Amino acid sequence: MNTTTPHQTLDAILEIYANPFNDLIFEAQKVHRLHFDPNAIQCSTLLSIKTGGCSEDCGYCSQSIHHQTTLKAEALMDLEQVRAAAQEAKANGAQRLCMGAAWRSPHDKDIEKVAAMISVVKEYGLESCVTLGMLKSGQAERLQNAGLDYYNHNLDTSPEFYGEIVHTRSYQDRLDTLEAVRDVGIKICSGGILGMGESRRDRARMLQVLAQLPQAPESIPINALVPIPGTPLEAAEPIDGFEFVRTIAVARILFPKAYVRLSAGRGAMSDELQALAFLAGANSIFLGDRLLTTDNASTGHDQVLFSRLGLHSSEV
Ligand code: SAM
Ligand code: DTB
Ligand code: SF4
Repeated sequence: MNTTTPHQTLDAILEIYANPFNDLIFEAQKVHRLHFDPNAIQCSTLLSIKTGGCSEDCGYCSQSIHHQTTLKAEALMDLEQVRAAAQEAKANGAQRLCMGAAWRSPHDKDIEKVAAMISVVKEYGLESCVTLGMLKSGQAERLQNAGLDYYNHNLDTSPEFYGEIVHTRSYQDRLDTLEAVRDVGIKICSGGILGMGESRRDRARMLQVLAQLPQAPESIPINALVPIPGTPLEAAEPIDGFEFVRTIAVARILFPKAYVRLSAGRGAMSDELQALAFLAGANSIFLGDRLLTTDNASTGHDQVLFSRLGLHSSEV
């Protein structure tokens, strides 16, 4: 399989996708083994530090004020709550705490509070990640000074399909934030959601846009939509399992050195599907009973799964 040219055309990416499944997985596994311990999985834990009441209208999200969901909004957490969560994440074996806030974009005073949270997370020897919406460059710099390791900001889908899902900001807004974050040297976590009614072409395009960034993201989350009652995507057709695994494999091949994160949606996946995703090159998960506002696969179940597959969590 001819797979690795630095700037992939869309057709080249679609060709990788279209390989026989076994060939695709074999190639992804070969690439994976060149750069990673094939049995090590990076584990991050999510914490929603500010929940709900978001002014954006992302069609998948439980936290938007535009949708009638049952979610209760909560103000920004205090430092002691973050400390307790960091302690618990560490005890459960996570290497990183990812703090998410339901903001379109934070105010400068919010950034100061999040900077203090980052310091608390670092006290526990955890890596820090935040996802706060759109950032201005001064804000990115402040987070960098606070010791932030990763900023999560997903492209979510192709530029062509984006307008079907989100109407309150543009794809270019997403790219601008990624640029502001990259410019100050924070590592980037950026990927998307599968199962929103997008086509394979959209999935390939999203990966192409990520591959065309001046520097590839260090972490690429591939989420399966968690359907939220009351959102426009509540009844979306679930992503086919093989198509999900193919997308992981293509991401692994296009981004040999990135962590490819098997992200939201694991709670609805069989152990066998997750094992296939690991075989295709996924090497990072969210560990912990909750994602941001929905349930995750349980920590206990994950421990059993790791043991059945002979997987271990990576060191920081
Ligand atoms: N408000 C910030 C933003 O949108 O960038 C940060 C939080 S937002 C909840 C982070 C990401 O979670 C989204 O970009 C999306 O990829 C993912 N996400 C949100 N709701 C989801 C769902 N129902 N299923 C799967 N992924 C979801
Ligand atoms: C990402 O790509 N997935 C995470 C994290 N980045 C912030 C969020 C998943 C959210 C799933 C739905 C929820 O729990 O609200
Ligand atoms: Fe707000 Fe983020 Fe949810 Fe969009 S995904 S509605 S920006 S919290």
